[in-house]
Amino acid sequence: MDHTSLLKAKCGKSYGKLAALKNPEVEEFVARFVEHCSPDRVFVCGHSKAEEDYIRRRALETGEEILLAVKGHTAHWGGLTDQGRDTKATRLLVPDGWDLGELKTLPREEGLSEVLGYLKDSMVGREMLVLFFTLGPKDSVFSIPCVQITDSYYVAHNEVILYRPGYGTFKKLGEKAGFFRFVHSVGVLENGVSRNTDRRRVYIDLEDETVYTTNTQYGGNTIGLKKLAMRFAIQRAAREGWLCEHMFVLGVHGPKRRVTYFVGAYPSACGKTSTSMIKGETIVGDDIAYLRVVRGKVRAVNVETGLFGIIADVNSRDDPTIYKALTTPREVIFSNVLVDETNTPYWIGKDGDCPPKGRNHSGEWYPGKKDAEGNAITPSHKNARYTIGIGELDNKDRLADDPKGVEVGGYIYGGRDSDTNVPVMEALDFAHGILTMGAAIESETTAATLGQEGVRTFNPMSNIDFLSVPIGRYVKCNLDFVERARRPPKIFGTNYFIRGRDGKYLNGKDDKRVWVRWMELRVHGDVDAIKTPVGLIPRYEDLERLFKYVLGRDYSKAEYEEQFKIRTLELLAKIDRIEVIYRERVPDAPKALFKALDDQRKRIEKAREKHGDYILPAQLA
Ligand code: SPV
Ligand code: MN
Repeated sequence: MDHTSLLKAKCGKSYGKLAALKNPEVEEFVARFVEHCSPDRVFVCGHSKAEEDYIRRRALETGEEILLAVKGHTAHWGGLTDQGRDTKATRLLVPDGWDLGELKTLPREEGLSEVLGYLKDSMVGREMLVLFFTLGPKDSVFSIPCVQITDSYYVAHNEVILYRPGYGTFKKLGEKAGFFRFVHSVGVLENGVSRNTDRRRVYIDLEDETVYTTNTQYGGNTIGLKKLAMRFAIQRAAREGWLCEHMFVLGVHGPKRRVTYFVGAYPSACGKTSTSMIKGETIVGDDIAYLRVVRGKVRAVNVETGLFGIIADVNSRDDPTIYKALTTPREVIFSNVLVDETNTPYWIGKDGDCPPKGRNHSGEWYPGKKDAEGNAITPSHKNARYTIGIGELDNKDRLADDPKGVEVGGYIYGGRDSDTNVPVMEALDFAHGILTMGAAIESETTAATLGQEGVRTFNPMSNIDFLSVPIGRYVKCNLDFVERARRPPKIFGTNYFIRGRDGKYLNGKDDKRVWVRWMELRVHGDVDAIKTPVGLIPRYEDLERLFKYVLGRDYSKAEYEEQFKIRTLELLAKIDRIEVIYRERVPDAPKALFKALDDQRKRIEKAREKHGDYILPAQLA
């Protein structure tokens, strides 16, 4: 059958939606995968309310989601072994002759033949959904059109919440829509979950800007527009001189109603969403940002329009805004939580007690339940998630959907570091920040990826899992990005995870509310700072005032000294580790990086000779 006849036969009434786009490339793409995956029928979504409601309804009818007690709330479970991004099964497919250094690649032809083999006839008996979105706001220099094909109503439902509808954009652009493509099939299901997770694959074809993913349901592996699209955006950005970053975008409210925007890169599960949701400030986005220099200014947009956030430890005290949103009627998908017999979700760290039994990602759950290896199964998975539109939150920033983006005053780099960096500091200049903070992020691994937790790993700009250009080139792109900017943003490093000698965290959970206000004042030159060998740190008197003003509490000198002492031995050890990594693993590392590390080492050694191993701020003031 020719492609048009095939599409007409399978799409039925919805074929008109495809034809109206007048884009042969889209038709060709859809037809190829209709032929290959053999769905019973195809639903082309024009993203009207009725069409999106059809996806919501089918997610319930097929059992991919269940209704919960609160109106608008639904729950979904993936299998026990399908609860995080599978970094092992995720590969960049590269043509002959491409060298991406240590990034996980596979020869393109080999990868295609393997994954297309798994996708062959994968949708027999099912409906294929064809969805249109844009990454970034519509009608903006930032936006990128995307087509998602999936046989999962749950994946489609997530995307409807998380991304801006793009059908109108495709219609407007016609043949000019240079779009990213995503093909996903859950594969064979058993009790509603992907059965053949040993054949789970997430293959990213860099040449065709097409992702193929199968035998998995977890959002980070299946929601094409989230982490998978980042690979293509990073490639385009490196070519065109802009950036795609694993960053939140936050409006910080300073004196006299001033709003200063920050972008922040933290590895997964290191406080990124909670920083973007900080009390008293306003959120633009929590996970992925595009940055461009427009007329001399660095501007950023949220690529998404919703949150796929970690739910563990969300409670009414620490995260009041999100807690309220998650416990009141509105559209929310809960993934991999415990649901009790009253159809109420429970997650680790929620207010109140854990129900005595319920259903979770392991099936029927009861306290003490163990997996095949004898490990306890927690009531909700540590990486359980909620999906919610930012429009549902009380703290959405007023410029969150502005097609021009927001002007960036500062970058923040954070990690999970128990013994080295102070809670907040400012880089000596832009290059110093990129090279000694962003490019030097190390973090202890978390439940957001499959595998062992708590291992210190190198994660430049928190973006290593999503890179598609060699690391050295990526670092260089970050350095060069501001060449056309009149005033580069200030760069800050934060560390919420520093511990004292007794092993206790030195930061209170709310302290980051003070750190962001201090950074806001620094962007405008409203407070002075103390110069240390590694960056500029706050003065006690400024923090004392901010703690009182923002948190209404006293902040002692002893607390300050414990948090902000300069730990020269740990800092020197970190430089050694980072230098070795770049020498051994990053053949294209920029020379400026080694120079920045070396200069920093010399500054630390000099200070150490004069003041000792641990230096109090007052000794440097
Ligand atoms: C992360 O792990 O960084 C996330 C969730 O934001 S995922 O969709 O899995 O990437
Ligand atoms: Mn993320």
